[in-house]
Amino acid sequence: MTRRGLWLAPLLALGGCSGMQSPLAPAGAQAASISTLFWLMMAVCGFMYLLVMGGLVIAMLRGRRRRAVTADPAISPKDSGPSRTLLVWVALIVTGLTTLIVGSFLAERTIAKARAHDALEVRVTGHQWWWRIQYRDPVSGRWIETANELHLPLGRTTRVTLGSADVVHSFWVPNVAQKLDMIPGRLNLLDLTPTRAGWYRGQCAEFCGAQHAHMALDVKVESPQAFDAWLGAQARPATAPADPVAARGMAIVTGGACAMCHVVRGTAAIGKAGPDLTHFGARRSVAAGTLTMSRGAVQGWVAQPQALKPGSMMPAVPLSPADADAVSRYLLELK
Ligand code: HEC
Ligand SMILES: [Cu+2]
Repeated sequence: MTRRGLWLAPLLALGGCSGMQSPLAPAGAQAASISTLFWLMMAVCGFMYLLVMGGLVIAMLRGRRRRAVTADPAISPKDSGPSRTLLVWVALIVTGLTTLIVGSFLAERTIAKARAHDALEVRVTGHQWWWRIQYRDPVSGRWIETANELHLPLGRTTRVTLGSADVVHSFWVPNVAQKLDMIPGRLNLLDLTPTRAGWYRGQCAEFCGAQHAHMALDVKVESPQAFDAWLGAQARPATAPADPVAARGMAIVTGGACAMCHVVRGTAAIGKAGPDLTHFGARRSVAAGTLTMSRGAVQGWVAQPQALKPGSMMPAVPLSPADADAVSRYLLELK
């Protein structure tokens, strides 16, 4: 960036404050409290900053004028003791700090009060570098597993239990709620009460290794009816494809190396090291937000995971081009 281009930096930074991954465009009760607190802090600190800078400019101008008048250092301005100005300053600082303390206390209380008793139960486990997601089925009490895409019913509180399978990660969906660490050997609770439907983007917010930046989470807030339909579909096992090429893909995925690491419910694939693929084709992206879902992306990922996400825990499994094609067809049919 050129020197002149640097002036654009604050504008670009502000541009980052809107959209699907922004704490200042709240779409959840918790994020709304936090953004109110942010603006309160901004107002108090901004006001104080302007006052201090204004005082500094006045002092500089006065000093220069005075130096011009009294070149003789022996003649100095009279010391008049603690002035009224000083008292006003002290009062301002105390008021400002008190406002900040009360504001953050209230924000914290509001977030804690949002806790609901009939919360939907969800577990999210951080892995290098993807998210295991499990929903408690309200009917059977069983856990329904999926990965990398979190759906939330609008207007209802979801209580997420956060854990980690390896290193410290941090769960953060800025539009909906505050961030919270995912710590190995420990479970943390986070409530999400979304208030606006739409797609949002979460991101691991604690450096967790080489592919930390490629550990994103698609989040969809939808009406309770749409959510129930989605969860119902997730609970079902995969259906076998009718298409013969996709059927060959199924044989490769569920009978070969893939099955050691991936689950496709309803088939022989029961490995737990990687993301559940039962309804993979219905997801929006591939490999925790790394690629947008498409035939090409899936085929590319299966052929060269190490080129697209170097260091990823998925090794390249050698497949002929025809087999790779069959596999990607099958995976996309897993709706
Ligand atoms: C050694 C274990 C292992 C093997 C073998 C393996 N995978 Fe994976 N797979 C993973 C892991 C771990 C991830 C998550 C990688 C990441 O996003 O960082 C993954 C991710 C994926 C994803 C993306 C899932 C999502 O939610 O976006 C697909 C699709 C996939 N694997 C398909 C396959 C196929 C097909 C095979 C066989 C040709 C295979 N995998 C073999 C471990 C494995
Ligand atoms: Cu992480």
